[in-house]
Amino acid sequence: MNRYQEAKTMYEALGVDTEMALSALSDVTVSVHCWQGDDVIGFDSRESLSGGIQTTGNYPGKARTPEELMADIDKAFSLMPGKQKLNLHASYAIFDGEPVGRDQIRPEHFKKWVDFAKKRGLGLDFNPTFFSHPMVKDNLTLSSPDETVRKYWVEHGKACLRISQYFAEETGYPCLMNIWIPDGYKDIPADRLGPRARFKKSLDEILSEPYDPEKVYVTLESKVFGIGLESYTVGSAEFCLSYSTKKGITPLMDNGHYHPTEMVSDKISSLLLFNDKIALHVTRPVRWDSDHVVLFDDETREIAKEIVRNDALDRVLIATDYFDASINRISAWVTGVRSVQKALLFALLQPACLKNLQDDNDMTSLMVMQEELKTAPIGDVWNEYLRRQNVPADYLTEVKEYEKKVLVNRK
Ligand code: RNT
Ligand code: ZN
Repeated sequence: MNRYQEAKTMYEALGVDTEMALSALSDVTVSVHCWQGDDVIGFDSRESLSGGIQTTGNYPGKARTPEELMADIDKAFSLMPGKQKLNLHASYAIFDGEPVGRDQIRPEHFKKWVDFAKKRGLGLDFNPTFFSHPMVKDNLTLSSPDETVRKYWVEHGKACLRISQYFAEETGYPCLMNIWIPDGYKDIPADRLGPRARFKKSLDEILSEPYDPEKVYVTLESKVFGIGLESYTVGSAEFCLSYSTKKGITPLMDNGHYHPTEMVSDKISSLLLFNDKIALHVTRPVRWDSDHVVLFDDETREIAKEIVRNDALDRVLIATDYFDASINRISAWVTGVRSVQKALLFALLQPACLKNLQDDNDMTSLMVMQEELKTAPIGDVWNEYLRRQNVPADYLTEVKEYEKKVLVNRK
């Protein structure tokens, strides 16, 4: 008997059908962020990264052009099992002629991305880019008291809605458009309400742009702090959740955006009770919102368990969001996405009876079973998944070869 067959039998004894798990996993789409490939720089302004987020490290080989980034995405995606979407930021606009401001961007500036996606049968997600730009004034965009600044960014939001609609129409897949602003203050503000009131007004103005909510899912991502913006964040959790609920858009939780002992895994069930859909940015915050590569760790598994056992694989829109510049960026992409998928597989391999143990208050058995499941032969099921998906278990060798052949030549 091969290892998968043995694992299958062992899981069967626990009441788990590995075939069902594998087939469910192959249906899950992970939206993969393009910005791991170039340390969140983009092509439209080449400004250094701002907005309270930071990449650290200087590993050679980051993509410098659209062609390089596309080649790297191809390489990374070829090493990922399952289904992907590509998640773009507005700063990745490709200007063939005259560059235009972010308030003026149009679908044509993303045509090459659309061609790229269509050729590969990929859906596209999108993000307005409210950072790394000279029109960010005093760390504020949509909440700025300067009307010229605020209006500029409102126009950017509207332009992005039109581009998102274009993505959905061209690719045939809905486009998730996520709004995140870095706005905040380093030190204690005198007015916490004013900026939030302006943010609210700006969002209302952006959403007044016509779009088809069946094709474009607008999400709003909250945050607790950023570097240089430690004391006050305009788009706090309370603001974003309240706004989303009131306006019928979708809340997005990034698991780096809460206090370190607060867990997104515990928040998913509550949001599922009050929203048709919710969205996630899966990341790995190490002591702060550090955006390390996602691993197969406790919280990633717990998040996956909450999605799977609440039967919400079709209601939770899963995206990755991290950026490590200290290691091979292709490997970073693949490791993170595979970790999310492996965590989902772990969750799919949990027996349904665990809930009953909780309801019967048999917490003793529940603890023992949950511990035993951690060392059940998930690795053999995972390897079988990779085999069926035609991707190598050993991606490191390929990544190293690509590094030698391609990445090191980028000086
Ligand atoms: C920042 C947010 C946001 C960004 C991307 C680049 O803290 O997580 O999602 O990481 O938009
Ligand atoms: Zn995020």
